[in-house]
Amino acid sequence: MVRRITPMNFTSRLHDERTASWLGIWLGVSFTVTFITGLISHFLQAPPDWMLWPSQPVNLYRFTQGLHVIGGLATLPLLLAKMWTVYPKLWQRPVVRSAAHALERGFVFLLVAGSLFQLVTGLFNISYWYPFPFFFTAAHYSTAYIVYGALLVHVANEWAKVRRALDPPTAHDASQSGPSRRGFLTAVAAASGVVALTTVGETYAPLASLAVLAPRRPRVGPQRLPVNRSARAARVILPADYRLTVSGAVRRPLALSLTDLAALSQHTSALPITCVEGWSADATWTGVRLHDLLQLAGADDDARLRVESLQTRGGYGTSMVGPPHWQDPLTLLALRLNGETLHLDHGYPCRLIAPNRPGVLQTKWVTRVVVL
Ligand SMILES: Nc1nc2c(c(=O)[nH]1)N[C@H]1C(S)=C(S)[C@@H](COP(=O)(O)O)O[C@H]1N2
Ligand SMILES: [Mo]
Repeated sequence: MVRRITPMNFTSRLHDERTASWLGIWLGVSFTVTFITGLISHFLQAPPDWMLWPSQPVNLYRFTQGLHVIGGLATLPLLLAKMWTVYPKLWQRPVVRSAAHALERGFVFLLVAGSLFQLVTGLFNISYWYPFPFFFTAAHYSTAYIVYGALLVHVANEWAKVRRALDPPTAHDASQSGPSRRGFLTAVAAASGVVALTTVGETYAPLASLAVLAPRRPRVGPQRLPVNRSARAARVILPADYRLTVSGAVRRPLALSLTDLAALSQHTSALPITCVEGWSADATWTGVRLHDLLQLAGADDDARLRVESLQTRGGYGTSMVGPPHWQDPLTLLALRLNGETLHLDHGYPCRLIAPNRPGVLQTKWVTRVVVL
């Protein structure tokens, strides 16, 4: 005899509406946080003109990006638990009851497939592993809209169930079988907590020793700072007659040797490198204020700058700097890091370091500042 499986075969309360709703509420919160912080991160990689991102507070981007990456990782146990809770619905027959029902299930499919895609590609990205044939940034960004859109539709469809889940349990809930719902939800939350605790140390140094699952540690690297792309990987060619030039829309173009730079007034800033991949690290930088250099060259106050590197291979060789950042007294063309001459892999002879910016915009091996 062939017995048909139906959702009725799954009597455990861990597969019921209440459990699914609670996990759904948590996922709704974590998807909202990762969506918003992801948009911030995406636009900051190449800031459009309308985006007025300040240079203060210094650690704002560090915080939003930490939330995005660590929050995204901690979402994985929630998502797996939610999928397990609702998987009996795969045996629901008929598969679709009406056009509206087909549409509803279509959105659920998009939501599940899209969420898994986001979590898996995000995980690969922070592990610096790109086995997929598409460009991570574009794919992760566009899928975010699909997932969040499908999530909003799903929440609207399931709203009544969520409301019921917030009411005190009924006699019917209590009569169901299986392990306790509270125990299960606590275990899922604990799994999320463990993921967060074992990764957050890549951006929050006091917990660095717990960061066993994190791909980077804040103090591991030359001069106690991690390196994403080394000078060799970027094929940096250092000319014997190195000059830092300030050119473009300036009254007095500059061409400064390292000796000239060292003779200018030196300042020290404590600023983090905050990589989009989720790690960040505090460091102490010493060098010339970008603002001083531009005053020396005679640039307009509303000028935008393009900072260019000596590297000859790969992306991220230039970055744009708007007035809030180049006028901030903390912003330096750094010559020294943590008390030593800048290591070649950290951008020797000179690198940009500015507050509240993604690491990718902290251009290393700077040779040209073009005022636009
Ligand atoms: N010229 C250049 N600058 C660069 C990069 C690069 O590839 N080329 N990588 C950026 C990225 S993604 C980060 S996170 C920081 C890392 O700085 P660090 O290697 O000194 O820690 O440098 C940034 N500056
Ligand atoms: Mo980065």
